[in-house]
Amino acid sequence: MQFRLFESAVYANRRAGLRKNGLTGLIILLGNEESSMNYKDNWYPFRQDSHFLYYFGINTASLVAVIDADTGAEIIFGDELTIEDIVWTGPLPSLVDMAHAVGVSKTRPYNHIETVIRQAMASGRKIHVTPPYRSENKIKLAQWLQVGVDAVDQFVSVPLIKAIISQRAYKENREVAEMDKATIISADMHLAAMRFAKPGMKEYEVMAKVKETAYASNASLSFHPIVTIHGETLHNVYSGHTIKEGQMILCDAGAANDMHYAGDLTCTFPVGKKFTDRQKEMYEIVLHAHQTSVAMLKPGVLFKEVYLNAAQKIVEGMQQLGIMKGNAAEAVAAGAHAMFFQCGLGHMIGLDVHDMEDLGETYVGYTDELKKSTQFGIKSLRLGRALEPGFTLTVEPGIYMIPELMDKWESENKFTEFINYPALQNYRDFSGIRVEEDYLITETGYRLLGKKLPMTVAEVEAVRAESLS
Ligand SMILES: [Mn+2]
Repeated sequence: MQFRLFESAVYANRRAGLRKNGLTGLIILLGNEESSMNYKDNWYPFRQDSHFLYYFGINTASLVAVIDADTGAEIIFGDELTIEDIVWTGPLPSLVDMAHAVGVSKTRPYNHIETVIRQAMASGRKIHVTPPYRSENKIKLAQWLQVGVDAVDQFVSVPLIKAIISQRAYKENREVAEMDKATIISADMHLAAMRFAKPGMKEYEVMAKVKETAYASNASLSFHPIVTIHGETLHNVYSGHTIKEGQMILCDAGAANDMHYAGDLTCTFPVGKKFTDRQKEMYEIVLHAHQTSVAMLKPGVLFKEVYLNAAQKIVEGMQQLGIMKGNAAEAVAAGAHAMFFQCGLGHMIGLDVHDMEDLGETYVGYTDELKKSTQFGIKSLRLGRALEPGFTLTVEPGIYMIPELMDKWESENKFTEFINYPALQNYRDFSGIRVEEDYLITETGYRLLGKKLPMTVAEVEAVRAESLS
């Protein structure tokens, strides 16, 4: 194989577990196609669908698998390489061999899937699919199901979504071991950035060091990294600024290891050897929010409560600096903390950096009883539900000074009982701070995934002092 697999029984057991969820009919799991960048044969790096990886493991394009929930029959549909393919690819394992390696004994040509689906529909059987997030798969489903592209959604199966989440949310020990590897590489990416950055460099030079560290470890990126002096821009994609003494770099990046498990870490460090006093005050607030939130992690605790703790600690810190006022708990309940903390506190992580987000946040991060809030700030919280052993998630509080948001809320006299707008004006150019780690929920509490990054002010400044001396 040109890719790594778990033992075949792992995949067979997962599929058997999926069938035990009371599903009837056919479960269709689509693999991904090669995806063209600017012309047909110039592809983005191939990324297999995560559910396909979880249940069928095979990391090659143009496959679709069917599980008959009633009989247990499993078929992988795909085409064997022709001699014309092999001229370009070299000899590769046959589909039959790859299927065997994941415990599947039956394969059929790719185009047979259409007949199988149509026959099942004609005899009134249920067809279960997950929400397609790639256009080519949506078009294929429309053709096989004989409906318009917009009508494919009616075949998206909530029972299948819930069944998949009921397995993938609870990481097996072998998965946790892969996540440790991915998170160690991720930590190395951040250490490399912290050791490499020097005043006068461009952001993209630091970004390049982050990427190099991942690729040199036989990993790729679990998402496009953020490496910026404008940490207040939550999804900053521009990296052409010159980094200067007195500024901070926010680096949010993670590796996907060779088994496709993701890490996702964030560090914020000074471009010079030390944080300024003002940066240090604010960093300590974020760190306190982080540490107190991590300490709450254990089975049974709502992650929404952990988020509210982080929000409360940020408000209390802002009150110490004279930027906020009034009752802290009331400020959080009203949503005033979202002036500084506009996003969530964390998310599930696994094969996907936002694990299973294609299935819908309402199913992954919430329950039938616990619905997602629509209030600005907490509405971006992707995970709210009670934690359980085996969950893996990120904790990532931050403070983001967004001048446009300051101006908007001040012009609307919004939350004037909680926010001291004149004091806030001094922080217009402050930028943003975030720290982020990945954790496993255990039977009794939590365990850090991977290895510890320098995170206290003293630890971060020590790395920077060493790097710049
Ligand atoms: Mn994250």
